[in-house]
Order: sequence, then C-alpha cells, then structure tokens
Amino acid sequence: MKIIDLRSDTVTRPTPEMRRAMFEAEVGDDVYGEDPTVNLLERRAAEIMGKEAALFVPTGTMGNTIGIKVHTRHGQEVICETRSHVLNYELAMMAWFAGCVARPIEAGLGVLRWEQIRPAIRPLGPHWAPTGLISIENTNNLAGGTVYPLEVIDEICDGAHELGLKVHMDGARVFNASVATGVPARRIVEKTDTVMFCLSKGLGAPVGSMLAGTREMIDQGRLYRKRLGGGMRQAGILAAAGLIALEKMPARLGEDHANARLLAEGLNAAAGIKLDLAAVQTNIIVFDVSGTGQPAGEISARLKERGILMNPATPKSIRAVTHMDVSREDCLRALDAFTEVTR
Ligand code: TLP
Repeated sequence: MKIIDLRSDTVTRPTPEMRRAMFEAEVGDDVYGEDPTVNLLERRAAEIMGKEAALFVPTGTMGNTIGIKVHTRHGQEVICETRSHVLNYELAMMAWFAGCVARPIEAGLGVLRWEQIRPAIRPLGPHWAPTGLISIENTNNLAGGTVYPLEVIDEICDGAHELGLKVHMDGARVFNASVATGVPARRIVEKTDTVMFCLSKGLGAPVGSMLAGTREMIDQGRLYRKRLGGGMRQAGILAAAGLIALEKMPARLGEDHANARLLAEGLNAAAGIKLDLAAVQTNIIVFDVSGTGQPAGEISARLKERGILMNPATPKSIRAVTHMDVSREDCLRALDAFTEVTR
C-alpha cells in the first residue's frame, strides 16, 4: 500500500537531481568560509531576497532563534501571533537563547495588523519589559497557511521602523506566499529587517534554511550559529540540494496549492467537518473535526490504517499539508479514506 503522507511538507525526499548535485558538490570547510557551494547558496539566497547577506542554517528553528537574537537584548518582549511557530514549536528558544518573552496577539486568519500591534508595544518603564522585536509568520502555519497581504507587511514595517523597532519574518514558507499572491519574495520581505525561509519544506531539500538580512546582522548571526552548534564543515553537500530547491522548486508550488484546494473542498463536504475555505490560501489545511464525534487522534489513527497520514493539530483539529510527493490522485484517495473513516 502506498503511504500518502500529508503530515507536513517537511517529509519530501530529495529529487534525483538533488541527489546528483549532492554527490558532485564541490566542498570545503564552511567554518573557515571555504565551502564554495555554501558560499554560492548564501549569495543566491541574499540576491533572491534582496538582502545584503544570508546565512545557511540547518533548521528553521535555528534561523528564527538567530534572527530573534540579533535584534533583541535579554529582558525584552517579542510581539508575535498567538499561533506562531516561534512561540509554540521552538522549545521557548526566544527565552532560552535570547532571554526574551513572547507577547502573543491573536489575529484573524493569523495575520497581525499594525493597529493590533501598536497598542501592544511597550516603552521603557518601571514595570514592563520593553518591546524588542516584532515577528510575523508568512505563511502562518497553524492558522492554515494563510498569507500576509503586502500592504499589511509594509505597514507593520513602516510603523515599527518609525519607533526604532525591527521586524523579523518567519518566512519558512515565504515562497508559498509569493506564489499565492504573485508578489516576488524579495518584494514581500523588502521592508523586513530579517527573513528566515526554509529549503526543506515545500521546496524539497533534505536539510536547511536561510536567514537573510544586512551584512552586519548576518556576520553577527554567524557567531550565534556557531554557539548553537550550527558551524557545519563540508556543508556544501547539503547546500547543493538547497540550491536546486531555491532556484527550481518555487515554480511548482502552485500545484501544491491546487491540491490543497481540492482536498479542502472535499473535506468541507464531509459530515461533521468545519473548515474555513477562505483560510485555505496555500498548501496547508487545518480543519475542525469535532462534529464527527471522534477525537482528532482517533481519526488520524484510523486514516493511518488506510495508508493516509495526517496529524492532529489540536485534540479537535487535524492538519493536512500538500507537497511535491503527493499528487492530485493521492489527494482524491485521501479524501475517499477520510469519508470512509468519518461516515
Ligand atoms: N514546522 C513544522 C513543525 O515544526 C510544526 C511543520 O511540520 O510545519 N517556522 C515555521 C512557520 C514552521 O512551520 C517550521 C516547521 C519552522 C519555523 C521550523 O523549521 P525546522 O523544523 O526546520 O526547525
């Protein structure tokens, strides 16, 4: 039985072209700055994002951790959305490494607006931790892969900068946002101070994320990466696959979005499912299953018996993520299994 894995877009296997490139990669010691493939990947990532420099990191979590650290000091607050990855899924790294606390704000569809952020910004005072940074997640994973409209990002950045604050974008899936809106990634992140994006999610690389920003931020970030144990040596083996992910894979993300839409429409028709189709904007679907009378974990287990993998997001909701290793037919098969399990 073929397993259809909709748990995440992190589960993709490297393409034959990536494997070949990894095999043939020219390498050197990247801690000495001597790995030509890593250097090329960092240069290309910076160019594509329109930033001065970029840093290759093993994971998105490390990229966000460093991004937050370069902008903040211990004892500050980081404004983020309630469902954001930096708050919920990174083992409190903003506290552990940067010494900051999160100031979460709940936003419709996971998209923060400046008018919500502005009142949450705290100045220096006798009681409160001052705001150190605003972190926005585009697309917002747990809100269902929702996309920040460009004018919202620009307004947040302009407002923050006027107050001397920086903006970090957790753009793990910024290319999904770009494809969904038709806005080039470099324009999306033009006003953000740093952006982290992942090569190993929808873009299909086996490992790796990038942090881009000014030369000064990235030079500083390189030292934090070393502190975190992320000073890799012949990392060109990984960067070679990353280069293909970066150059070639964004162009196919529209397919994943179409498959997610197909899946969402089918799920929406299933009995007991509550799903906001307006929130399905990219490759992620988060839907409420409480109307089925079965806990999300049970549905997930019964789907697994049928070769379909989808993880619960909460006890009452399930997340499905499309990616390059699931086809339209796979999504239709997943829908059949889902209807059977929830009937
Ligand atoms: N997301 C993973 C899980 O950790 C939830 C997934 O399956 O979606 N930012 C965002 C928005 C992410 O979705 C993720 C990973 C990260 C950062 C962290 O990236 P990694 O897993 O490379 O540390």
